[in-house]
Amino acid sequence: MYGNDFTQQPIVEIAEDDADFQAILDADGRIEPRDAMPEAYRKNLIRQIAQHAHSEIIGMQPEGNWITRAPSLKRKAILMAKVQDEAGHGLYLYAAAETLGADRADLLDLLHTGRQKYSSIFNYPTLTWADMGAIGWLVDGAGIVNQVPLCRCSYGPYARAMVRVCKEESFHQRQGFEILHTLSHGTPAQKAMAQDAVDRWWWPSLMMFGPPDESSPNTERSMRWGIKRFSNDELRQRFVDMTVPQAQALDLTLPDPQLSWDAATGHWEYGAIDFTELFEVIKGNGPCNAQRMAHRRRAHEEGAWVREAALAYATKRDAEREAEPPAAVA
Ligand code: BYC
Repeated sequence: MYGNDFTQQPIVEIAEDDADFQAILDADGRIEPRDAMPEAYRKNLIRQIAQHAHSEIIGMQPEGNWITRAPSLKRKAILMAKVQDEAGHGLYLYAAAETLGADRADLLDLLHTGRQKYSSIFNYPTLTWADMGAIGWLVDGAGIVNQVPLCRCSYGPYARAMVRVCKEESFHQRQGFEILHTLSHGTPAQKAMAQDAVDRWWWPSLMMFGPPDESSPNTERSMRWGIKRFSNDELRQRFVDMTVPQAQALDLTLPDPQLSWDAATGHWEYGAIDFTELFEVIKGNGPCNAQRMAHRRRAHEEGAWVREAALAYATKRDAEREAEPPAAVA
């Protein structure tokens, strides 16, 4: 474990083939802040954790869009709590990146200038209330499948942050399922609205897991370092296998005529994913990329006074503490 004084320790860089580092990984141990680590390991972690954090805070926007239009007070309260949870996830993740020596303001700058990515999924519009159900069920469902293995990530602070994130994502996934269940067992118009949302969110949810393994440049190294425990395609398959029976329970159809059970492999086979769409969205050409980024930059500028006030208060409190040190313990 580490204390809060890790920022006082220097970052110690070691060779990628360092035997002690490898021994910790081989024993499924955890690397902690300011443990000696290869520079490429540190950089790769900052890349993934920062992009994960950006996804969480941009992910607040599609659902925030429906807070004022939730169909009941109860639905509104639940949705507000969920969107706040996503902000909290962003906070844990930015804090985890900071333990690696990254500066949060720099990371946000990289997001705002388009030099770091965020998940493709949040560049799709939320057109109806049923989209809140489809996001909870499919997007958070995919998020859980991707993030549960990260609870065993070799970097301690990231792994520990994921434990809490996954608990909250499980609640999110169930609330999405429950919204869709209510709609699919409601009027024909409500059922059609639920089906339309599932039709629009299914393929983008499969794309969340990233490019296919043969075109995933980061996977091999990340798996060797125990950051990723499974490849993109392995997790995608796990998600499909988990979701098909849930769709049946919802009495909704997944928009893939090629979905079929393969008894020999024990998996659901699915049709070809249009990865050109994923790459276009990642490049910034998705339906809502420009809107999401403009909103994020505006929120950051409008929130400057909150950051300034918090900093002024912290500085004042530190000065007061220094002037009046705590009484010595007898
Ligand atoms: N969208 O070599 P690859 C959530 C990028 S949060 C955009 O396979 P890696 C939730 C990738 O970054 C959802 N970019 O990369 C939140 C890389 O570019 P760079 C986010 C994508 O890292 C709120 C390049 O493509 N989850 O669930 O080995 C509400 C090549 O890819 C995407 C996380 O961030 C994409 N879909 O694997 C509800 C989890 N896919 O960085 C839900 C943590 C790939 O080299 N992250 N790229 O410039 C991960 O598990 C991995 O980073 C990924 C990608 C599986 C996403």
